[in-house]
Order: sequence, then structure tokens, then C-alpha cells
Amino acid sequence: PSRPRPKVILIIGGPGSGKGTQCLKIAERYGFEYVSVGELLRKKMIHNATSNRKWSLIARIITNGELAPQETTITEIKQKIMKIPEASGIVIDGFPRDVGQALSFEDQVCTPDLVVFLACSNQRLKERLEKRAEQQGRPDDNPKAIDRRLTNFKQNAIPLVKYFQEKGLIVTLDADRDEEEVFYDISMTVDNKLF
Ligand code: UP5
Ligand code: MG
Repeated sequence: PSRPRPKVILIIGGPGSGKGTQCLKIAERYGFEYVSVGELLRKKMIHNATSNRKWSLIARIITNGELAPQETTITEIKQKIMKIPEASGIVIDGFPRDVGQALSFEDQVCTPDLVVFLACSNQRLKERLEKRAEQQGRPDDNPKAIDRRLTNFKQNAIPLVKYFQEKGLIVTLDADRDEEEVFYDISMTVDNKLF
């Protein structure tokens, strides 16, 4: 008999809401594969920006804090998922960013089993990103790009959350709290909804 398809969890939330932090914890606790869409795109852009026109354009888009083209993003996700040999679950960090991407993912990949929205105040998002910017050198952690990322998020979040609400797939959690508190709620949610 064929194996059941892996469970798919999408983690969405503003820049600095803790998507990466929480996804790693989920992957560890449940033995799920971790796919960071931002990381996929950043790696690819660093690798190809000097030799490839399309990727040099995308590098500029991402460094400015704007969204990469939808089709490229979906293609990268599909390629990455296809390389995963065997997994009981896949946790996807930072995707989709808008309703268009959500529809395209459902059309081309699958309907997710669970979507977690990490709701965080604007003030917290800013504080965390500014702190991280001092410690690490992510190309889009500059003040202008941080503003763009926050603005884009605010523009797209409400319709996106509503879309998944109508399908009964989303759980919204208060991500202003510390890492462990947020993760406690996430693991309760995953235990309840997926097992
Ligand atoms: N931190 C985390 N949780 C904390 C907590 N509870 N309390 C206190 N501190 C906490 O966390 C951010 C920082 O806060 C860290 O220093 C952490 O220690 C601390 P992190 O887990 O990194 O948050 P995250 O939500 O992952 O923030 P990130 O900056 O990665 O979010 P973005 O959404 O901006 O980044 P992403 O990598 O997803 O996307 C980057 C870019 O890629 C986008 O702007 C876009 O250009 C492109 N992209 C697309 O074009 N399409 C896509 O579909 C996806 C990405
Ligand atoms: Mg991240």
C-alpha cells in the first residue's frame, strides 16, 4: 500500500513574528521536515545573482523587502518538497504571503492540514528585527526593507487569514509572548489538529 502523504503545516506571520524560531521547534519535536521559503529564495539569489538576470532581479526585490514572483516561489517550493525522500510531516515557514499564493499552492501542491498564524504587535515585530539586525547580517534587515516587509505584511495579512478561516484551517496564536509560551500553544494545536 502507498504511504499516506505527509501532513503539511504552514506557519505565517509578520516579519519577526517568530516563524523560523517556531518552525525549527516543530520540526524537532515532531520529526517533520522544515522548509523555509525565505531561506530557499535567499540561498538561490546569493548563488545566482551574478550569473543570471532573473535572479539578479529577484535579489533586488528581496533585498528591498518586496515579494519575489509567485511562480518562481512555488517552483522553488515544489522542487524542495520533491527532494524530501520520506517524511511524516512538512512544516513550511513564511508561505503563503497572500491569497494568490495560497490558491496557487492548493492548485499545484496540496491543501494544507493546518495553518498557524503568529499574531504579533507591530512594535514587537520592529523591536525583534532591529535586535536581530545588530546580531546577524541578513540583506533585508536594513531599516528601509524592514519597513517594506511590515507594510506588505499588513496589506496582505487580513485577506489571507480570512481565506484560511473560511476553510476552517487556521489557528491564530498570540506571538507577542516569549518563545516557550508560544511553542506550548503551537504544540497543543498540532497535537489536537493533526494527531
Ligand atoms: N524571537 C523570535 N521569537 C521570539 C519571541 N517569542 N520573543 C522574543 N524574541 C523572539 O525571529 C525574529 C527574531 O526575534 C529573532 O532574533 C528571534 O530570536 C527573535 P524569527 O524566528 O527569525 O522570525 P521570522 O518570523 O522568521 O522573521 P523573518 O525576518 O524571517 O520574517 P520575514 O517574513 O521577513 O522573512 P522570510 O524569510 O520569511 O522572507 C524574507 C523575504 O523573502 C520576504 O520579504 C520576500 O522578499 C521573500 N519571500 C517571498 O518573496 N515569497 C515568499 O513566499 C516568502 C518569502
Ligand atoms: Mg524567518
